Amino acid sequence: MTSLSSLEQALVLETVRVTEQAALAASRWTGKGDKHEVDRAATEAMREALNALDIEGTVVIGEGEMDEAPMLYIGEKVGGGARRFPIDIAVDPVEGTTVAAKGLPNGIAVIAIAERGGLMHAPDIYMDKLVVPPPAAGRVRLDWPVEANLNVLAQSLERAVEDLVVVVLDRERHETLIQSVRRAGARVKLIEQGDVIASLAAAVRGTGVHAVMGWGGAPEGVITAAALKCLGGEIQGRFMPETAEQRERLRGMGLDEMQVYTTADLAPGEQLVFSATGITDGELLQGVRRFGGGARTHSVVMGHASRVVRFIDSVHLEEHGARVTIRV
Ligand code: VTB
Repeated sequence: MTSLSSLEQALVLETVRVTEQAALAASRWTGKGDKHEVDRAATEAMREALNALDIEGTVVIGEGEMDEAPMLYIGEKVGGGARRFPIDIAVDPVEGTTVAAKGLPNGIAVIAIAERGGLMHAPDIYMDKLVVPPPAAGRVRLDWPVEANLNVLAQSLERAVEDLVVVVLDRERHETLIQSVRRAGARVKLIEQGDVIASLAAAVRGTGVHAVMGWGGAPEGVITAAALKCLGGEIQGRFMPETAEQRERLRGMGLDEMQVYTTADLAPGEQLVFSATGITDGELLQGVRRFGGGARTHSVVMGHASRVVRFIDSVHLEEHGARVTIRV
């Protein structure tokens, strides 16, 4: 039996509370067309929930640099109580602010925590990513042609390439990639935002998606790596700096734009915990459902030490004495 880290034992269910509170706050703004309000509400709620935890937390991936973001900025200290657990935290209070504001699928609140140094402090630069489920882990290469990776993925999943679905962010920069996937015989699922939840869906069977490819945020790549390290899937990523300033920033952080970073490079921690709560409905998580006097949330939380993945369905009775009949 894998010994459960004390950090995970103490915090795994508390981590769900953090993403649940962020999702509940965000859900008051879903479908109202204001992505800034969605993000503000979720960020405030996530920060308040983090400050109630018995942690000495440092935000290593957050809402931006200190001069850009009022809360959950990179370097912000969060936590309370006896501050028993010194941890690094990667947060995205709303992954997919636009989709959440529009009421489109797959908006989530997400967080990853680790012991100090357990998450790469990736700068907000694009990362060319390849994400595959456990059967294909260790068998693909980011630098191989798309067709080669799809053939390996198909063999690993014991299905034809024609039965594979690859998730790609719907961006002009992906035109060539999209054509290559289709030419190889696989199908493309275009998404407007959200390659973290897409990566989780690719790593879990039954969601109808099998891989994620293309350029997304490097910070999101680190959060994804924390989840995939728990799930046994794999992410490979290469930084794609677009300006001299970004190249200099990478060099200054000791990061190499030529290197392909692996799951373990992006999330080297052993005491990793990952939690995501649905804000809007998606393939893996239901969104927040509100009813008179309360709301219902759906989350996935996982720990690297315990290798336990929990799907948690929570009913939040928001008014004491609410006359709510809970439905199964
Ligand atoms: C990426 C992706 C994220 O935003 O960062 C994307 O990793 C931004 O891409 O999941 P663009 O600059 O092309 O819009 C998300 O989709 C949502 O944060």
